[in-house]
Amino acid sequence: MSFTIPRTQKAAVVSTAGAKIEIKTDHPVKTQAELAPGECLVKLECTGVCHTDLHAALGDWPVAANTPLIGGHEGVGIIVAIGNNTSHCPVKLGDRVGIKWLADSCLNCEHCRKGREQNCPEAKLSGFTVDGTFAQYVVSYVNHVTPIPEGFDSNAAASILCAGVTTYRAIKYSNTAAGDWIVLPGAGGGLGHLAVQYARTRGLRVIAIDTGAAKKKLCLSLGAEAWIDFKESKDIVKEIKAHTGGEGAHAAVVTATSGAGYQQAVSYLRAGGTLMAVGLPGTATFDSSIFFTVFKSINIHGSYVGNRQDAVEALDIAARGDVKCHFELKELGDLASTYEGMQNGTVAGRVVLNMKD
Ligand code: 8ID
Ligand code: ZN
Repeated sequence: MSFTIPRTQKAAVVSTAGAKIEIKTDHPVKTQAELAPGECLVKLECTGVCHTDLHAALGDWPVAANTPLIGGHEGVGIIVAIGNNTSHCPVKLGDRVGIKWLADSCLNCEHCRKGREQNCPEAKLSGFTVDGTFAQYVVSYVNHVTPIPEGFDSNAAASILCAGVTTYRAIKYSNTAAGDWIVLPGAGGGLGHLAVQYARTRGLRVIAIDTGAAKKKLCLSLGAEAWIDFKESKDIVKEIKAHTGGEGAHAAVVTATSGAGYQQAVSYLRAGGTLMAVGLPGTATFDSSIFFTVFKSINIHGSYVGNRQDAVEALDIAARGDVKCHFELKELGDLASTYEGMQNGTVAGRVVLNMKD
């Protein structure tokens, strides 16, 4: 099998943090000979747009992205070249694979050995420290690309690679069992609407928190049992306690991009409850009562994307139809307006960009 690889491609490039996105049509594509051992070239079919890409483009995090930057880390495409001298290669030319945030890790350090590959000191991050999927071709790494299950539509699979993997893992480690209550602040967004569904696959009872009619409709249609509009509610803690028979929820997975989404979590969790921190406001801190964190035996965990196994598990569940990404398909030229929509809170679910043409 061989593929014709053009010398140039269309790509969305951000020259420095905070700069406007430029759609270039003459961005170079690496040749097969230029790929290092372990690298592969993937021709993209589509890519999701995650709020992390917006943080990276704005430069509003305490860690900086490499610039000039091609963002994007929810890609699906076909492997069209593999670097010479790649040994024990788990993929082959023509395979359909996914590109996730964690592009590569050493697989040998303590963190990798313990399955926390995302904390590897040598981690390469798609669309952040290495060029990502807002281009027709992306260089990725044979050990970390994720096989896409046969028959699973690429556009539907794309956002599972970040939004899906991340929420799947956060819920997996949320110390919950079927019948437990889980609160999801940010439930109407890209991560949140998948969190509602992964929670339902585990038999959890979902209280969705977000704002606006479209997100309310989406969350309730996906199986949330209760809805709280954070802009309208006078007392979120009281409402959650009322829904949960007075005791509060067993867990919360916060995917809100603002610190406000975290503020009351310790108050609305029941004793023994678990807060999974996922949303990444760059500078916010959150206050919680030390006394009640201890007195109620509250667990607080940071949950950062997922490892290769989480990716396989999250995709498998979605490929079988138990979790569906609710997305609008757009073109690469729509990236800037998609970021605007995310900033204004008007994107319910996800935007996926078609990269085929
Ligand atoms: O590994 C990770 N931890 C990880 C992986 C991927 C993404 C973390 N993230 C981070 C992103 O960088 C971002 O900070 O998760 C956050 C959410 O990403 P997203 O789901 O892609 O963003 P979105 O689609 O804009 O959804 C965010 C939702 O939060 C709501 C908004 O209305 C929106 O629907 N929201 C906000 I802003 N404040 C809220 C509040 N106080 C709130 N919902 C409830 N309460
Ligand atoms: Zn992401």
